[in-house]
Amino acid sequence: MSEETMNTEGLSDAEIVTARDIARAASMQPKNSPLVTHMYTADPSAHVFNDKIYIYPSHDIVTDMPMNDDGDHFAMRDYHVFSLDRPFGKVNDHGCALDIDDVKWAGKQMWAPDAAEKDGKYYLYFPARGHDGVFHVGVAVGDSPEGPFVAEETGIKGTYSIDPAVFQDDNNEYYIYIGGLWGGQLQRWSTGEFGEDAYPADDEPAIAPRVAKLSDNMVALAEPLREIEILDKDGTPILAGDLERRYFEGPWMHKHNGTYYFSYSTGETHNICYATGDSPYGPFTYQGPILTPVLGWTTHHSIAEFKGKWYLFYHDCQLSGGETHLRNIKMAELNYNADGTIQLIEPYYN
Ligand code: FUB
Repeated sequence: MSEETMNTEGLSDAEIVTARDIARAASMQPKNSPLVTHMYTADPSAHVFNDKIYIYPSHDIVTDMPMNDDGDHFAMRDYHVFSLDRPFGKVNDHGCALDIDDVKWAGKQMWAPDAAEKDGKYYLYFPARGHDGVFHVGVAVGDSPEGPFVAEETGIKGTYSIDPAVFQDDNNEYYIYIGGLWGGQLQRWSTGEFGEDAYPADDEPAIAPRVAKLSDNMVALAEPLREIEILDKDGTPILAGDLERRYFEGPWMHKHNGTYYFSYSTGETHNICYATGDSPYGPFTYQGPILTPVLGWTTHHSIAEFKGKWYLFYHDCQLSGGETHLRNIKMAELNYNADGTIQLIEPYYN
């Protein structure tokens, strides 16, 4: 069935993209291979610890949960940690580092995690739906980057939504970035309390991702979450109707030559793009895309420096032949232009 002949009536966006991608998968020529092939992995958050690249991904699983735009088909329940001694080298699976059965507050859907190190302790940050169906972010602590990690009794007070990304600034302050629309529930927190969906009109500023400094002990927020402004080059906010550029989910922060780069997914337009600023809190000025759309509905990334070179970590659905909830992590070299802009990465030939 070609994209043109599909009857899409009554289908969710995820079902439409999945049917399209199953049809396209055989003809796509990926430039990079899956890093892990013995299980499905997604949402790779990469960090360099002890001279190795560590990747903290989601662990995708086959499920009979329905495919819908709330993402119920992303039914993940544990995390594995992976490491590489060198870029594109052998990947080591360090086994299960945290299982949902060992997280008292979590009911289901252990989605995109991240990790940080401070004073020899390692912290795994992860979102999950609580037993009441509301997403929060939790943290689990370990003595090794490989895990295992022991989860705190409750989610981190003051957090909500999904996709935590933790950034360590040069002054040893740590910041957590969060937020995802639709199933990620960010649109339900417009008043600061969990409520009904509240989407702005197309000509209003888009829903903003959130940031807060972490406390010294790394297991609490040091301040309430605040909104991050993403602005156009003329200083006006990116609007909710600007689907090619507005924030959807999957935040990441990195610093290059003193500039803060805030990058993210645009969701239903499937771009990874970035905006730059002078502070970890923003505001950030939109610059452009980093990664063109991949096979699959979701696109999610991280950026890390290893031995003086920069890499993008991302996922697509190559291994599953286009099944949108069964993804595999990949990496690609990332290059800057002399003016600090990032060169666009196109993950397929043609
Ligand atoms: O893996 C589940 C969700 O899909 C993540 O939280 C999103 O960023 C998207 O990749």
